[in-house]
Amino acid sequence: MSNKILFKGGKVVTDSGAFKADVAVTDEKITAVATAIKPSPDMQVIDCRGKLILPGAIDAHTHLAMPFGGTISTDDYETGTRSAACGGTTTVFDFAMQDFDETFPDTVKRRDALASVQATVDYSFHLAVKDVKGKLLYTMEDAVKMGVPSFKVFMVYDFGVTDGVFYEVLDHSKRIGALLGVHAENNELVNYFTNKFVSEKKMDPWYHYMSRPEKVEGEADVRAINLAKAAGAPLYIVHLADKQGVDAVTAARDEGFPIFAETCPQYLYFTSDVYKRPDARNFVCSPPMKGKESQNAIWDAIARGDISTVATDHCPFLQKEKDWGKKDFRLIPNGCAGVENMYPYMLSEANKGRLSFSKVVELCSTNVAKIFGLSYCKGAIEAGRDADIVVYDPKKRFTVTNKAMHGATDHTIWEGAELKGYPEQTWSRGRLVFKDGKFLGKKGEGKFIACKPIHLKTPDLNNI
Ligand code: DUC
Ligand code: ZN
Ligand code: ZN
Repeated sequence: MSNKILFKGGKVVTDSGAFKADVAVTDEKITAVATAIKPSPDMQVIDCRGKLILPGAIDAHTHLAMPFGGTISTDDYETGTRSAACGGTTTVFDFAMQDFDETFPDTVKRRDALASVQATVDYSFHLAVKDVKGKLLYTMEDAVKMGVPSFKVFMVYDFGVTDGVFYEVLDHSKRIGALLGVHAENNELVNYFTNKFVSEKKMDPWYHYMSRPEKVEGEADVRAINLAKAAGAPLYIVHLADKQGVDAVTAARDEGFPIFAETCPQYLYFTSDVYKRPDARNFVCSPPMKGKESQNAIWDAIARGDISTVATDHCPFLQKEKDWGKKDFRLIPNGCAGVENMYPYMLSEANKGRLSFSKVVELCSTNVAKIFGLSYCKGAIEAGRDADIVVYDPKKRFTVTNKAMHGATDHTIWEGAELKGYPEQTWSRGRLVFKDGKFLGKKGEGKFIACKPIHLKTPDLNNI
């Protein structure tokens, strides 16, 4: 027998507006969105009066159980997706890191062996490129056929790529229906500043920021965009955090190039001042939070439509691991938890009037689905899409504490943040996975979502 649910009396939010409507679900799918749907006797009715009905967020950027910084990020596919569900996120993209000499399909299989038994909500992958020597480059198309058409290169870290490899992968991506993302920071400058500060015995966490300031990211953003233009390929800049980069993205989009940028809630809420706090090490991530001018530029770019998505870069580490670098910023594992905080924070900003609820849906769900080839099943409250639904209470007040979070981490940079409104229920393909602060899902119930090939030719996402 099929499972029928009716979300009744709420206000549905899409990327273009909000309207009163009921939402009918049968099993895993939304079957109708209309005013005054009459409940049939076999329907479970969810009273949504006074509530917003939103598509589940799709977090385009997480690092789950990732070996990094001398350890492994704290959340695995189970605890990371549990935390996601409890913040209204119903799909996560994880970065599957290629090993040297490994084909891309093998990377996907290696990570999916873990994710498929652990995930509590749906997931997909981006492939982080380390090695495209010889035939490995050509295994990218095999990954596209498996439903993983997005790749990412790093311009920093010991596994970062040269500009030549970056160009080669861009050039190849556009031929095979793939989209390349980039972590843009100038590696040479990071090394130069790091060595300089270490030789001057300036090693507290403030110098993490000082070794990767605005110009370090800005130069790499500009170079990455130039390489994409030269290759005639689309580009997705992950975790954009600086004004120079925002300006370069805006200019390229104005010229008609398919350049897309993602930012993260931590860059919208915190500035580099956090690196002066006694707990500064907990905020160490790369790129670091920047100054107020960059933060304002990011918010302005969101309003103009030049930043297309918001994602978390969720990459948590335990307090004892963060503590390794109290006196030497080089030893702090880079990354922070955020997967449970993104949608609540962005929606709270909407509720406080900084942007519209529709804009949040666009940034955190609809555009992510459009860019990464998931619009056929995710990213909107619409008949035919998966029943990934958040019932949001705009009246609830919520103060973030780590105790109330559902991941495996023992601290949060969001501790004490005061939110206006909070998700009350999260449904993942018609299953209730979160209600009134409690996780109700199960390990293994999330499934891999295959993405369609990606062919982005202009900055305009309206026709996808
Ligand atoms: N930056 C982080 O802060 N963590 C994970 C990877 C990255 O690039
Ligand atoms: Zn990164
Ligand atoms: Zn990242």
